[in-house]
Amino acid sequence: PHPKGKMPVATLLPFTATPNRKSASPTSFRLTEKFILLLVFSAFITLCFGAIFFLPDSSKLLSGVFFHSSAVETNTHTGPDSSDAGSAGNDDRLLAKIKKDHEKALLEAKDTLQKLPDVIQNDILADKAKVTKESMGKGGKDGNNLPFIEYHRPPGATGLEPQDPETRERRAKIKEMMKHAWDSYKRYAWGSNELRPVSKQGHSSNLFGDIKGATIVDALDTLYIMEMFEEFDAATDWVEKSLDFNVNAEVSVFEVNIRFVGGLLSAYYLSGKEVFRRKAVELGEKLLPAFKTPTGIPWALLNLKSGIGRNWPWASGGSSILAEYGTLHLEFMHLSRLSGNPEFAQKVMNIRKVLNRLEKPQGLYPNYLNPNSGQWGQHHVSVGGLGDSFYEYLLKAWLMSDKTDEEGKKMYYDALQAIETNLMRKSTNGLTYIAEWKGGLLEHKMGHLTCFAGGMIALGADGAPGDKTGHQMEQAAEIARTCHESYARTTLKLGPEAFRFDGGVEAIATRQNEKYFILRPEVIETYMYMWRFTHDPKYREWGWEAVQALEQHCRVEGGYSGVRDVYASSPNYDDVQQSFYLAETLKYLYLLFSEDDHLPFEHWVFNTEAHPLPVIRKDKTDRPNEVE
Ligand code: DMJ
Repeated sequence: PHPKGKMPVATLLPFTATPNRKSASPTSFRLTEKFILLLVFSAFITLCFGAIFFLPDSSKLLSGVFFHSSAVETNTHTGPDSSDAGSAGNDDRLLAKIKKDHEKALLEAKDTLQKLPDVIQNDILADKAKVTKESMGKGGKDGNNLPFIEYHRPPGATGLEPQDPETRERRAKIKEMMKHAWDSYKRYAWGSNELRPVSKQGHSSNLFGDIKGATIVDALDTLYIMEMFEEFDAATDWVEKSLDFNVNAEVSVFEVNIRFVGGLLSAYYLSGKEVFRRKAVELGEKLLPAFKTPTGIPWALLNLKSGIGRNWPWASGGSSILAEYGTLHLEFMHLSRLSGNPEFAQKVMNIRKVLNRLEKPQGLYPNYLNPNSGQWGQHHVSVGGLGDSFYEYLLKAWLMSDKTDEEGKKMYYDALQAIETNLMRKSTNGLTYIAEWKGGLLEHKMGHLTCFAGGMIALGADGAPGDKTGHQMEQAAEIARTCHESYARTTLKLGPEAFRFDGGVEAIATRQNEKYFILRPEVIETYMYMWRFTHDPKYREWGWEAVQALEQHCRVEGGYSGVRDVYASSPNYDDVQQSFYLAETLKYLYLLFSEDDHLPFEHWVFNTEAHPLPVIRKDKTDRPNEVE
């Protein structure tokens, strides 16, 4: 044991060694010296480590070493003001800044609370619009070069169950019909344009060239509004993976527009799925070469690959057809809004310009117009085939523009006046009908297609000039009654393709080639509009009569088929389940038995294939699909 005072200095200062030692090398230390040295060294290391842990903000230092990415993130969020917050001076400055920001936020909140709710909402909308615009300005386009659009679902995409039990049951029945039509198509004809329900195979009409899947695209929105989401998803998946427009074949510009472009647009607006917007714009772009004519009046037929167009060989002197070139407006206006490309809108506005420059016989629009000369072809006027949806789109262009398209409005009401004067007649027994006009002579025949006019006139009655609203509602109701008669006077209780008011008959087909029924929607469409505007129960009853007839005579094991003669005692099937049966007939039936707030007219207009498109609000021009 050593007394404390005798402890050699060398133990504390080993490297200053005793004077008589020859070598200062540590190897020459004694064991105790080595032990003490080790103790001192480890105490030193412990101290250093302690310092790292207990120094202020040491966690940041460590995180910088061990958790590199989170440290970087922290720095990004705190920003330059806090990055040097280690010193006391910086702490003060930081505190002062936080206080200042806090006071500023309080003042802003106070200001906001003093504003009216409307003003607050407008401010929010303006801010959002600014962000959207900025992102577009920065080239905010998606992978397919489409502008960024914030999606808002318009009201009434789906609807509540009807209150009344009978209506509820009937609506459920129509959904079951849709399921049968869809399942059969899926089972026997998946990917083809249409189904042959008797022979249980696919059917392809040459209207769509080599484009496939017309039934899938036409049915999308019906599946959605009936809440058949599993089926809707399967259809979406097919569109994503298999819908192909790169075909070297001629298509009908009109048919492809109303069924494919219209179907895709509606599916987009209902579901918000980008794939539909992308596909609609892609197809719209492929249709643009059809407008390469001296007048800009498009060709009826177009080869999608070569971009070469032509007209139907049977159309008067190479003319384009009113109902075809006049039924692009609604879809093309939406294409411009969804793509940011004004060309679509310009093309259809030019059609109006050409029409407005032309002299109209008795104020009527002939069905044929030559796209090279810009002159009318044969003077044949019809509110049915070849003319029909041109009139429909004038009215709906005005409604879809939030009633700002005054030109469309005027053209519609002027045309309707000319139709009333020159084409609308009453039969001996009081049935109102719309005849056809051939060079000034009337043909007293009304097509099944013309029956849509009841719904159109009812839809436009409210905006009719003068005090004609009541008058137009009466006209609409009379047309609905006549078209119902055309069904009631057959054996199968389904309407013929055309019916006549001459030779002693009224509302009856007299020619064999006009006796067929191909699952067309127009009569049911008119019932739906009349029900919405009048709530007269007879329209639902008439609709239900049609459901029963469809079930009895058109339903087969493999789907639904058209019939060749509605006056025959039993059906002779045509073996085609038309895609518009799912797009239109079943949709209008379903809506006839739904509440009015399901796809309400103040927010939606239906294209001519019953694809709902939202009203474009005049006060929200930056937000294409926002309607509320
Ligand atoms: C549909 O394709 C459309 O309704 C078009 O406007 C007319 N023809 C069929 C239905 O009959």
